[in-house]
Amino acid sequence: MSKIKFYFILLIATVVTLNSCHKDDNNEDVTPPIPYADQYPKDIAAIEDYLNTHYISEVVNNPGQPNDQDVTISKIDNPVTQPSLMSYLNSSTLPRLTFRNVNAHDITYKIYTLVIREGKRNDAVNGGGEYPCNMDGVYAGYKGTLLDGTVFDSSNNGQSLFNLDGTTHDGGTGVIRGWSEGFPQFLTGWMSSNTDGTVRYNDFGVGVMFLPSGMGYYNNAQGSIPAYSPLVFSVKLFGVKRYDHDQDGIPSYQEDLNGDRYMNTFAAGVANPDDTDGDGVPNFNDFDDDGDNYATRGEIKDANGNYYAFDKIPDCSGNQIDPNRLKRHLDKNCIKMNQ
Ligand SMILES: [Ca+2]
Ligand SMILES: [Ca+2]
Ligand SMILES: [Ca+2]
Ligand SMILES: [Ca+2]
Repeated sequence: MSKIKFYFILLIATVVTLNSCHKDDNNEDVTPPIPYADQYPKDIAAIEDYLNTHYISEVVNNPGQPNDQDVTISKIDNPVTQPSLMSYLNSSTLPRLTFRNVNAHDITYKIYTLVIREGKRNDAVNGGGEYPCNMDGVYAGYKGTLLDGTVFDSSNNGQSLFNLDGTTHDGGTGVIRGWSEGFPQFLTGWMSSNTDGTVRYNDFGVGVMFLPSGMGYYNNAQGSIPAYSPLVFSVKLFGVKRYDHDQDGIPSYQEDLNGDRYMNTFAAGVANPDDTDGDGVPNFNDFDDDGDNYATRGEIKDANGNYYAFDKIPDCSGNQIDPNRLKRHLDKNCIKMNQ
């Protein structure tokens, strides 16, 4: 069992235990978690200090082998020859450090991601070169460390599937929120076979995610991870598994209307760019995207009952070509089922 899976199970077990303590009223002291707004400033200060004082000391180049593109980060002892991770901020070349602002827990997290290698497509047959969205599954290698360099987990097993939607299903394991925020910054590579028949991963995306504890395990200590630990994950993105969460015939990643590879459910009253009918349920989870009381899956089939290819779904007038057309399953004024 991968340790990530183990941690996830442990997290559930911990929550159940805490709840039962409250119910039992057995005078046990339960320390309430530190408010996110109090912990986050400490985490981001520690992460930015880490970015300023550490550098990439090694990237293994060993194509076809499990350790290919293993990344080691070390403390700077010679600033002349060891450029800090922070020195790559918004670089026009790789490595490139960027950050995104993520609203969660009533605060805004700054999540830094370092792209060392982007990942790329081989050809139409072998695929590759795809970004996951934050609701897809990923096949990935990883190494997790604390800011002090302690390695708490690693795997180069490309057969393990991790669900960025945070839940366990379809053979994939739910992961921490930080992974959902970080992985959409990377492209997949493509697969072939080594001469001994083992799977060979080529040109996959490689980089590092720097996660405040609220994007990781927060107050739930895990093995060698103390409570409230910011986490550093170096990652390799081998492959993507697409899901169709609302089973409307359109894969979730194609229900990301603004194309930023992130879809979330927002607080009531907050405008959501990925929610056509504004009912609070984003399209990837809404079986009737435009709220016309006709299920999406019926609106995207032709007269023979076959699904249109996604890029061929017509608008209300039947136009299948205009790139700016409003596809009919997103047009509440268009009632056209199976025609
Ligand atoms: Ca769907
Ligand atoms: Ca989006
Ligand atoms: Ca909706
Ligand atoms: Ca509809």
